[in-house]
Amino acid sequence: SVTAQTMDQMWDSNVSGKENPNLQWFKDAKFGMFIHWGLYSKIAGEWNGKRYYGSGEWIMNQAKIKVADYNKVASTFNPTGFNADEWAQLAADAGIKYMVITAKHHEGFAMYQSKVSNFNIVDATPYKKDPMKALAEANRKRGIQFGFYYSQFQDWHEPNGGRNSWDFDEAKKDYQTYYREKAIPQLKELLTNYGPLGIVWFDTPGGMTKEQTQTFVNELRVLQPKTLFSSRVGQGLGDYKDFGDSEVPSTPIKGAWESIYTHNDSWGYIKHDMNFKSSKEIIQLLANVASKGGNLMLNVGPDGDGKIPEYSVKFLQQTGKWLKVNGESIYGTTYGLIAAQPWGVSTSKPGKQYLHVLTRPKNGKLLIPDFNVNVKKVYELTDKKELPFKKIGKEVWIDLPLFNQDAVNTVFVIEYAGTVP
Ligand code: FHN
Repeated sequence: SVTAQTMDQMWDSNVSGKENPNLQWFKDAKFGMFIHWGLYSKIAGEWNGKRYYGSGEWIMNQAKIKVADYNKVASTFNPTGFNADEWAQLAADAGIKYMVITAKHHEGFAMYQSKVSNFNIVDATPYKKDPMKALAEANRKRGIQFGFYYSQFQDWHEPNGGRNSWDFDEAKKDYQTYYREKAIPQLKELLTNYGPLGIVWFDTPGGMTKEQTQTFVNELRVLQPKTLFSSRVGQGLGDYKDFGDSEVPSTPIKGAWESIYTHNDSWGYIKHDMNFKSSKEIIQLLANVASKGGNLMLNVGPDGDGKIPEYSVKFLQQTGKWLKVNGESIYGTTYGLIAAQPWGVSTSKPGKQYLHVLTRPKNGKLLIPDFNVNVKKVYELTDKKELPFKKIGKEVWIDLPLFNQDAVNTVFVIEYAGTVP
Protein backbone atom coordinates (compact mmCIF):
# COMPACT_ATOMS: atom_id res chain seq x y z
CA SER A 1 0.00 0.00 0.00
CA VAL A 2 1.01 3.57 -0.38
CA THR A 3 2.12 6.09 2.21
CA ALA A 4 1.83 9.76 1.42
CA GLN A 5 4.24 12.48 2.41
CA THR A 6 2.77 15.28 4.50
CA MET A 7 3.06 18.84 3.36
CA ASP A 8 5.34 19.91 6.21
CA GLN A 9 8.08 17.73 4.77
CA MET A 10 7.35 19.25 1.36
CA TRP A 11 7.41 22.98 2.00
CA ASP A 12 7.33 25.58 4.74
CA SER A 13 4.24 24.60 6.67
CA ASN A 14 1.59 27.26 6.73
CA VAL A 15 2.49 29.75 9.47
CA SER A 16 -0.92 29.32 11.07
CA GLY A 17 -0.17 25.58 11.24
CA LYS A 18 -3.74 24.65 10.40
CA GLU A 19 -5.37 24.01 7.04
CA ASN A 20 -7.66 26.76 5.70
CA PRO A 21 -11.23 25.46 6.32
CA ASN A 22 -12.22 26.70 2.84
CA LEU A 23 -9.96 24.25 1.03
CA GLN A 24 -12.50 21.43 0.60
CA TRP A 25 -13.95 22.72 -2.71
CA PHE A 26 -10.39 23.03 -4.01
CA LYS A 27 -9.36 19.51 -2.94
CA ASP A 28 -12.49 18.05 -4.56
CA ALA A 29 -12.18 20.14 -7.76
CA LYS A 30 -9.12 18.32 -9.22
CA PHE A 31 -9.21 20.13 -12.59
CA GLY A 32 -8.70 23.86 -13.18
CA MET A 33 -8.08 26.11 -16.16
CA PHE A 34 -5.20 28.60 -16.18
CA ILE A 35 -5.49 31.47 -18.67
CA HIS A 36 -2.57 33.70 -19.67
CA TRP A 37 -3.97 36.66 -21.57
CA GLY A 38 -2.28 40.06 -21.98
CA LEU A 39 -0.62 42.41 -24.44
CA TYR A 40 1.88 39.58 -25.10
CA SER A 41 -1.05 37.65 -26.65
CA LYS A 42 -1.18 40.26 -29.38
CA ILE A 43 2.61 40.21 -29.96
CA ALA A 44 2.30 36.40 -30.09
CA GLY A 45 5.99 35.52 -29.95
CA GLU A 46 7.23 37.67 -32.81
CA TRP A 47 8.86 41.12 -32.44
CA ASN A 48 10.33 43.18 -35.30
CA GLY A 49 10.14 40.14 -37.54
CA LYS A 50 12.12 37.95 -35.12
CA ARG A 51 10.53 34.88 -33.58
CA TYR A 52 11.08 33.99 -29.93
CA TYR A 53 10.54 30.37 -28.94
CA GLY A 54 8.88 29.45 -25.64
CA SER A 55 6.90 31.49 -23.18
CA GLY A 56 5.17 34.14 -25.24
CA GLU A 57 4.29 36.11 -22.11
CA TRP A 58 8.03 36.83 -21.66
CA ILE A 59 8.45 38.50 -25.07
CA MET A 60 9.07 41.93 -23.53
CA ASN A 61 12.01 40.49 -21.64
CA GLN A 62 13.24 38.16 -24.40
CA ALA A 63 13.28 40.97 -26.99
CA LYS A 64 14.40 43.55 -24.38
CA ILE A 65 11.58 45.84 -25.47
CA LYS A 66 11.79 49.33 -23.94
CA VAL A 67 8.80 50.28 -21.80
CA ALA A 68 8.00 53.22 -24.12
CA ASP A 69 7.87 50.85 -27.13
CA TYR A 70 5.91 48.19 -25.26
CA ASN A 71 3.31 50.77 -24.20
CA LYS A 72 2.50 51.32 -27.87
CA VAL A 73 1.24 47.73 -28.15
CA ALA A 74 -1.66 48.72 -25.89
CA SER A 75 -2.96 51.17 -28.50
CA THR A 76 -3.33 48.23 -30.96
CA PHE A 77 -4.94 45.80 -28.47
CA ASN A 78 -8.64 45.41 -29.33
CA PRO A 79 -9.86 41.85 -28.54
CA THR A 80 -13.33 42.22 -30.02
CA GLY A 81 -13.52 38.44 -30.41
CA PHE A 82 -13.66 37.97 -26.64
CA ASN A 83 -16.85 36.36 -25.36
CA ALA A 84 -17.02 35.59 -21.65
CA ASP A 85 -19.85 33.07 -21.97
CA GLU A 86 -17.98 31.24 -24.75
CA TRP A 87 -14.88 30.84 -22.53
CA ALA A 88 -16.88 29.82 -19.45
CA GLN A 89 -18.99 27.35 -21.47
CA LEU A 90 -15.84 25.80 -22.94
CA ALA A 91 -14.48 25.42 -19.40
CA ALA A 92 -17.75 23.88 -18.18
CA ASP A 93 -17.87 21.48 -21.16
CA ALA A 94 -14.27 20.50 -20.41
CA GLY A 95 -15.13 19.52 -16.85
CA ILE A 96 -13.19 22.46 -15.41
CA LYS A 97 -14.10 23.36 -11.79
CA TYR A 98 -12.07 26.57 -11.37
CA MET A 99 -10.54 29.20 -13.63
CA VAL A 100 -7.57 31.47 -12.84
CA ILE A 101 -6.76 34.27 -15.30
CA THR A 102 -3.87 36.76 -15.44
CA ALA A 103 -5.08 40.09 -14.06
CA LYS A 104 -1.52 41.41 -14.43
CA HIS A 105 1.53 39.47 -15.60
CA HIS A 106 5.18 40.59 -15.45
CA GLU A 107 4.55 43.06 -18.31
CA GLY A 108 2.72 45.23 -15.76
CA PHE A 109 -0.43 45.66 -17.88
CA ALA A 110 -3.75 45.30 -16.02
CA MET A 111 -6.33 43.25 -17.95
CA TYR A 112 -9.06 44.89 -15.86
CA GLN A 113 -10.16 48.45 -15.13
CA SER A 114 -7.62 49.71 -12.59
CA LYS A 115 -7.76 53.09 -10.89
CA VAL A 116 -4.23 52.50 -9.62
CA SER A 117 -2.51 52.57 -13.01
CA ASN A 118 -3.86 53.75 -16.37
CA PHE A 119 -1.75 51.04 -18.03
CA ASN A 120 -4.86 48.89 -18.27
CA ILE A 121 -7.29 47.47 -20.83
CA VAL A 122 -9.95 50.17 -20.30
CA ASP A 123 -7.79 53.29 -20.26
CA ALA A 124 -4.96 52.34 -22.62
CA THR A 125 -6.61 50.36 -25.44
CA PRO A 126 -9.28 50.94 -28.12
CA TYR A 127 -11.19 48.04 -26.51
CA LYS A 128 -12.13 50.21 -23.52
CA LYS A 129 -14.05 47.43 -21.72
CA ASP A 130 -13.29 45.35 -18.64
CA PRO A 131 -13.46 41.65 -19.69
CA MET A 132 -12.95 40.37 -16.14
CA LYS A 133 -16.33 41.42 -14.75
CA ALA A 134 -18.20 39.49 -17.45
CA LEU A 135 -15.83 36.52 -17.16
CA ALA A 136 -16.25 36.31 -13.39
CA GLU A 137 -20.04 36.35 -13.80
CA ALA A 138 -20.06 33.82 -16.66
CA ASN A 139 -18.07 31.38 -14.54
CA ARG A 140 -20.15 31.79 -11.43
CA LYS A 141 -23.32 31.21 -13.49
CA ARG A 142 -21.86 27.79 -14.36
CA GLY A 143 -20.67 26.92 -10.86
CA ILE A 144 -17.01 27.42 -11.75
CA GLN A 145 -14.84 29.07 -9.08
CA PHE A 146 -13.14 32.19 -10.48
CA GLY A 147 -9.76 33.64 -9.50
CA PHE A 148 -6.94 35.93 -10.57
CA TYR A 149 -3.26 35.39 -11.23
CA TYR A 150 -1.21 38.41 -10.13
CA SER A 151 2.53 38.97 -10.61
CA GLN A 152 3.10 40.63 -7.28
CA PHE A 153 6.85 41.35 -7.55
CA GLN A 154 8.01 41.15 -11.16
CA ASP A 155 6.67 44.23 -13.00
CA TRP A 156 8.75 45.33 -15.97
CA HIS A 157 6.66 48.47 -16.49
CA GLU A 158 7.47 50.03 -13.13
CA PRO A 159 10.79 51.74 -12.13
CA ASN A 160 10.53 50.02 -8.73
CA GLY A 161 9.10 46.74 -10.01
CA GLY A 162 11.03 43.66 -9.04
CA ARG A 163 13.42 41.43 -11.00
CA ASN A 164 14.36 41.02 -14.68
CA SER A 165 13.57 44.52 -15.90
CA TRP A 166 16.20 46.16 -18.12
CA ASP A 167 14.86 49.71 -18.49
CA PHE A 168 15.50 50.61 -14.89
CA ASP A 169 18.54 50.59 -12.64
CA GLU A 170 18.15 47.66 -10.23
CA ALA A 171 20.28 49.49 -7.63
CA LYS A 172 17.86 52.44 -7.52
CA LYS A 173 14.70 50.36 -7.05
CA ASP A 174 12.57 50.69 -3.95
CA TYR A 175 10.44 47.54 -3.81
CA GLN A 176 8.39 48.78 -0.85
CA THR A 177 7.31 51.82 -2.88
CA TYR A 178 6.25 49.49 -5.74
CA TYR A 179 4.24 47.29 -3.35
CA ARG A 180 2.65 50.28 -1.65
CA GLU A 181 1.86 52.20 -4.84
CA LYS A 182 0.89 49.39 -7.21
CA ALA A 183 0.81 45.72 -6.15
CA ILE A 184 -1.14 46.09 -2.91
CA PRO A 185 -3.72 48.63 -4.18
CA GLN A 186 -4.28 46.57 -7.36
CA LEU A 187 -4.73 43.36 -5.40
CA LYS A 188 -7.24 45.22 -3.22
CA GLU A 189 -9.12 46.30 -6.38
CA LEU A 190 -9.30 42.68 -7.53
CA LEU A 191 -10.47 41.47 -4.11
CA THR A 192 -13.09 44.23 -3.94
CA ASN A 193 -14.58 44.71 -7.40
CA TYR A 194 -15.05 41.22 -8.93
CA GLY A 195 -17.22 39.37 -6.48
CA PRO A 196 -16.26 36.32 -4.43
CA LEU A 197 -12.89 34.98 -5.65
CA GLY A 198 -11.98 31.32 -5.23
CA ILE A 199 -8.26 31.94 -5.58
CA VAL A 200 -5.60 34.63 -5.84
CA TRP A 201 -2.68 32.98 -7.60
CA PHE A 202 0.52 34.84 -6.80
CA ASP A 203 3.60 34.56 -9.03
CA THR A 204 6.47 34.93 -7.91
CA PRO A 205 7.47 36.27 -4.48
CA GLY A 206 10.32 38.72 -3.82
CA GLY A 207 11.41 41.94 -2.17
CA MET A 208 9.69 41.28 1.16
CA THR A 209 10.73 39.73 4.45
CA LYS A 210 8.58 37.04 6.12
CA GLU A 211 7.07 39.70 8.41
CA GLN A 212 6.34 42.03 5.51
CA THR A 213 4.74 39.16 3.59
CA GLN A 214 2.62 38.29 6.63
CA THR A 215 1.42 41.92 6.84
CA PHE A 216 0.78 41.86 3.07
CA VAL A 217 -1.30 38.67 3.41
CA ASN A 218 -3.24 39.95 6.43
CA GLU A 219 -4.11 43.19 4.60
CA LEU A 220 -5.52 41.25 1.66
CA ARG A 221 -7.22 38.41 3.52
CA VAL A 222 -9.57 40.75 5.39
CA LEU A 223 -11.19 41.70 2.08
CA GLN A 224 -12.20 38.10 1.28
CA PRO A 225 -11.28 35.66 4.09
CA LYS A 226 -12.50 32.65 2.05
CA THR A 227 -10.25 33.30 -0.96
CA LEU A 228 -7.41 30.79 -1.23
CA PHE A 229 -3.88 32.14 -1.71
CA SER A 230 -1.44 30.02 -3.72
CA SER A 231 1.95 29.14 -2.23
CA ARG A 232 3.79 31.52 -4.56
CA VAL A 233 2.68 34.33 -2.27
CA GLY A 234 5.92 33.22 -0.64
CA GLN A 235 7.34 32.58 2.84
CA GLY A 236 5.15 29.47 3.33
CA LEU A 237 2.03 31.62 3.73
CA GLY A 238 -0.12 30.16 0.99
CA ASP A 239 -3.15 27.96 1.60
CA TYR A 240 -2.02 25.26 -0.77
CA LYS A 241 1.17 24.15 -2.46
CA ASP A 242 1.94 24.90 -6.09
CA PHE A 243 4.66 22.72 -7.50
CA GLY A 244 7.05 24.07 -10.14
CA ASP A 245 5.82 24.58 -13.70
CA SER A 246 5.04 21.23 -15.31
CA GLU A 247 6.09 19.36 -12.15
CA VAL A 248 4.23 16.36 -10.73
CA PRO A 249 5.48 14.89 -7.42
CA SER A 250 6.69 11.30 -7.74
CA THR A 251 4.90 10.10 -4.60
CA PRO A 252 1.41 10.78 -3.20
CA ILE A 253 1.18 13.96 -1.15
CA LYS A 254 -1.38 14.68 1.57
CA GLY A 255 -3.04 18.07 1.81
CA ALA A 256 -4.06 20.51 -0.93
CA TRP A 257 -1.69 21.02 -3.85
CA GLU A 258 -1.65 21.70 -7.55
CA SER A 259 0.41 20.87 -10.60
CA ILE A 260 0.34 23.49 -13.35
CA TYR A 261 0.88 22.67 -16.98
CA THR A 262 0.68 24.35 -20.30
CA HIS A 263 -0.24 22.18 -23.24
CA ASN A 264 2.72 23.45 -25.27
CA ASP A 265 5.90 25.33 -24.28
CA SER A 266 4.21 28.66 -23.81
CA TRP A 267 1.71 30.10 -21.34
CA GLY A 268 0.86 33.14 -23.46
CA TYR A 269 -0.43 32.72 -27.04
CA ILE A 270 2.18 32.49 -29.79
CA LYS A 271 1.45 32.29 -33.48
CA HIS A 272 4.05 29.73 -34.50
CA ASP A 273 3.62 26.05 -33.85
CA MET A 274 4.68 24.47 -30.62
CA ASN A 275 4.65 20.83 -29.61
CA PHE A 276 1.22 20.21 -28.18
CA LYS A 277 0.06 17.54 -25.78
CA SER A 278 -2.81 15.41 -27.11
CA SER A 279 -6.03 15.11 -25.13
CA LYS A 280 -4.95 11.52 -24.30
CA GLU A 281 -1.73 12.86 -22.72
CA ILE A 282 -3.72 15.50 -20.83
CA ILE A 283 -6.23 12.99 -19.48
CA GLN A 284 -3.41 10.66 -18.42
CA LEU A 285 -1.65 13.65 -16.81
CA LEU A 286 -4.87 14.49 -14.93
CA ALA A 287 -5.19 10.88 -13.73
CA ASN A 288 -1.53 10.82 -12.68
CA VAL A 289 -1.81 14.08 -10.71
CA ALA A 290 -5.07 12.94 -9.07
CA SER A 291 -3.45 9.58 -8.21
CA LYS A 292 -0.86 11.53 -6.18
CA GLY A 293 -3.68 13.49 -4.45
CA GLY A 294 -3.46 16.83 -6.27
CA ASN A 295 -5.15 19.12 -8.79
CA LEU A 296 -4.13 19.80 -12.36
CA MET A 297 -4.48 23.39 -13.50
CA LEU A 298 -4.06 23.33 -17.28
CA ASN A 299 -3.21 26.51 -19.19
CA VAL A 300 -4.69 27.93 -22.36
CA GLY A 301 -3.46 31.11 -24.06
CA PRO A 302 -6.13 33.14 -25.88
CA ASP A 303 -4.90 35.20 -28.85
CA GLY A 304 -4.81 38.98 -29.29
CA ASP A 305 -8.38 38.95 -30.60
CA GLY A 306 -9.72 37.25 -27.48
CA LYS A 307 -10.19 33.84 -29.09
CA ILE A 308 -9.10 30.57 -27.49
CA PRO A 309 -7.10 28.72 -30.19
CA GLU A 310 -8.84 25.86 -32.01
CA TYR A 311 -6.24 23.28 -30.83
CA SER A 312 -7.01 24.19 -27.21
CA VAL A 313 -10.77 24.03 -27.81
CA LYS A 314 -10.37 20.55 -29.29
CA PHE A 315 -8.38 19.00 -26.46
CA LEU A 316 -10.61 20.63 -23.84
CA GLN A 317 -13.76 19.24 -25.49
CA GLN A 318 -12.22 15.74 -25.71
CA THR A 319 -11.12 15.93 -22.07
CA GLY A 320 -14.64 16.97 -21.10
CA LYS A 321 -16.10 14.02 -23.01
CA TRP A 322 -13.88 11.60 -21.08
CA LEU A 323 -14.72 13.25 -17.75
CA LYS A 324 -18.44 13.06 -18.46
CA VAL A 325 -18.27 9.26 -18.14
CA ASN A 326 -15.20 8.87 -15.92
CA GLY A 327 -15.37 11.96 -13.72
CA GLU A 328 -16.33 9.88 -10.66
CA SER A 329 -12.76 8.50 -10.71
CA ILE A 330 -11.24 12.00 -10.55
CA TYR A 331 -13.49 14.55 -8.80
CA GLY A 332 -13.60 14.25 -5.00
CA THR A 333 -10.97 11.50 -4.94
CA THR A 334 -7.80 11.32 -2.85
CA TYR A 335 -4.48 9.72 -3.73
CA GLY A 336 -4.55 6.06 -4.79
CA LEU A 337 -3.73 3.34 -2.24
CA ILE A 338 -2.20 1.18 -4.97
CA ALA A 339 1.27 2.31 -5.94
CA ALA A 340 1.74 3.24 -9.61
CA GLN A 341 1.98 0.08 -11.75
CA PRO A 342 3.22 -0.59 -15.29
CA TRP A 343 -0.43 -0.60 -16.35
CA GLY A 344 -1.31 2.75 -14.72
CA VAL A 345 -2.35 4.56 -11.55
CA SER A 346 -5.18 4.55 -9.00
CA THR A 347 -7.35 7.08 -7.18
CA SER A 348 -9.42 6.54 -4.03
CA LYS A 349 -12.83 6.98 -2.53
CA PRO A 350 -13.96 5.18 0.66
CA GLY A 351 -14.15 1.43 -0.11
CA LYS A 352 -13.17 1.99 -3.75
CA GLN A 353 -10.01 2.10 -5.79
CA TYR A 354 -10.31 3.48 -9.35
CA LEU A 355 -7.79 1.81 -11.64
CA HIS A 356 -6.74 4.10 -14.53
CA VAL A 357 -5.41 1.60 -17.03
CA LEU A 358 -3.18 3.53 -19.38
CA THR A 359 -1.51 0.47 -20.93
CA ARG A 360 -3.35 -2.86 -21.17
CA PRO A 361 -1.09 -5.76 -20.06
CA LYS A 362 -0.39 -8.08 -23.01
CA ASN A 363 -1.86 -11.10 -21.20
CA GLY A 364 -4.99 -9.08 -20.33
CA LYS A 365 -4.46 -9.72 -16.62
CA LEU A 366 -4.24 -6.77 -14.23
CA LEU A 367 -2.08 -7.39 -11.16
CA ILE A 368 -2.94 -5.48 -7.98
CA PRO A 369 -0.09 -6.18 -5.54
CA ASP A 370 -0.27 -5.82 -1.73
CA PHE A 371 -4.04 -5.56 -1.82
CA ASN A 372 -4.83 -7.76 1.14
CA VAL A 373 -8.47 -6.77 1.68
CA ASN A 374 -11.83 -8.41 1.12
CA VAL A 375 -12.61 -7.57 -2.53
CA LYS A 376 -16.37 -7.41 -3.04
CA LYS A 377 -16.48 -6.78 -6.79
CA VAL A 378 -14.58 -5.44 -9.76
CA TYR A 379 -16.23 -3.70 -12.71
CA GLU A 380 -15.62 -1.31 -15.56
CA LEU A 381 -16.66 2.22 -14.53
CA THR A 382 -18.57 3.16 -17.67
CA ASP A 383 -20.75 0.09 -18.22
CA LYS A 384 -20.60 -1.33 -14.66
CA LYS A 385 -19.92 -4.76 -16.23
CA GLU A 386 -18.44 -7.01 -13.53
CA LEU A 387 -15.10 -8.66 -14.22
CA PRO A 388 -13.72 -12.01 -13.00
CA PHE A 389 -10.93 -11.67 -10.44
CA LYS A 390 -8.79 -14.00 -8.34
CA LYS A 391 -7.23 -13.36 -4.94
CA ILE A 392 -3.86 -15.12 -4.66
CA GLY A 393 -2.24 -14.33 -1.29
CA LYS A 394 -1.91 -10.55 -1.13
CA GLU A 395 -2.42 -10.15 -4.83
CA VAL A 396 -5.57 -9.59 -6.83
CA TRP A 397 -5.58 -10.59 -10.47
CA ILE A 398 -8.29 -9.15 -12.72
CA ASP A 399 -9.17 -10.54 -16.16
CA LEU A 400 -9.51 -7.50 -18.36
CA PRO A 401 -11.89 -7.43 -21.29
CA LEU A 402 -10.41 -6.40 -24.59
CA PHE A 403 -10.76 -2.64 -24.86
CA ASN A 404 -9.80 -0.09 -27.42
CA GLN A 405 -6.11 0.50 -26.63
CA ASP A 406 -6.27 3.80 -28.48
CA ALA A 407 -8.98 5.05 -26.19
CA VAL A 408 -7.69 7.16 -23.35
CA ASN A 409 -7.34 5.51 -19.98
CA THR A 410 -10.08 3.01 -19.31
CA VAL A 411 -11.17 3.01 -15.67
CA PHE A 412 -11.98 -0.10 -13.62
CA VAL A 413 -13.25 -0.07 -10.05
CA ILE A 414 -12.42 -2.38 -7.14
CA GLU A 415 -14.97 -2.27 -4.35
CA TYR A 416 -13.64 -3.73 -1.11
CA ALA A 417 -14.24 -4.00 2.65
CA GLY A 418 -11.59 -3.30 5.25
CA THR A 419 -8.58 -1.03 5.05
CA VAL A 420 -5.74 -1.44 2.63
CA PRO A 421 -2.72 -2.48 4.82
O1 FHN B 1 7.36 33.68 -15.19
C1 FHN B 1 6.10 33.06 -15.04
C2 FHN B 1 5.64 32.45 -16.34
O2 FHN B 1 5.52 33.44 -17.32
C3 FHN B 1 4.28 31.77 -16.13
O3 FHN B 1 3.31 32.73 -15.71
C4 FHN B 1 4.46 30.68 -15.05
C5 FHN B 1 3.15 29.96 -14.76
O4 FHN B 1 3.33 29.17 -13.60
N1 FHN B 1 4.90 31.34 -13.81
C6 FHN B 1 6.17 32.00 -13.91
C7 FHN B 1 7.31 31.02 -14.12
O5 FHN B 1 7.18 30.01 -13.15
